[in-house]
Amino acid sequence: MSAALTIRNAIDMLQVSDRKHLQDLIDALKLRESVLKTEQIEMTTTDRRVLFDEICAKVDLLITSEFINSTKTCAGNTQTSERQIIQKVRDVLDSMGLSYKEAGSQQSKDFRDIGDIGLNIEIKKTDSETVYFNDTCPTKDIFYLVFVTGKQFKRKPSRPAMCLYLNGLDFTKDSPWLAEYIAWIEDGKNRFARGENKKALPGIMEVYPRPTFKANISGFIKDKIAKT
Ligand SMILES: [Ca+2]
Repeated sequence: MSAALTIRNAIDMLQVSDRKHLQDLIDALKLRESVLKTEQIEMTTTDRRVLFDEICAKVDLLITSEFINSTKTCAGNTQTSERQIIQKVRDVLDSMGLSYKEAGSQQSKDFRDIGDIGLNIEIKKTDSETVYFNDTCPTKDIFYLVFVTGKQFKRKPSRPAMCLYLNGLDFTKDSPWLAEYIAWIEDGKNRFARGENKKALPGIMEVYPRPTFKANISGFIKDKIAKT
């Protein structure tokens, strides 16, 4: 018997006096369902954070400063050095016996659904203090491993190689204007780059606005140096 039919029969069996309370009962059930859902979301958020922390501890243990520095980009081999790092992180996940899905190199999450709990990790690498997110604005659903190569400076203390462990919100939380910027870019796409408006534009030229999200991580680097 289908669930709907079972419920139908159960309602039919209720006394007429009970039926007056049916709406209350349904409201109570709905409330219970939404409470359970919220609890579920909070639980998975905590689980993901705990697993991410475990992965970070392993990365700290298994990925050395020498290795991070060896990925310093020369002659624009950005892709190659990031691939080397991704391979190292893959080794770490494998050593922990974790399941995961991998995305194509142009997608925003290098490792998805880690440990079957929807943990997503994106690998970033920089030789400077800027991290590029390109088209993807960081969100709380993406955790970041940011590998920063070391650098000597003439006039300030040198920067050691390090890996920063961050959630998407760590990047965006102090920039509430991002929502307005995203809406503005979307409006630009609608006006010039897609749909009926695009079709109506004369000439052979085409355009596509790119948001090019990036972050200055010097504060995170400073914090990490202070903690070690
Ligand atoms: Ca990446």
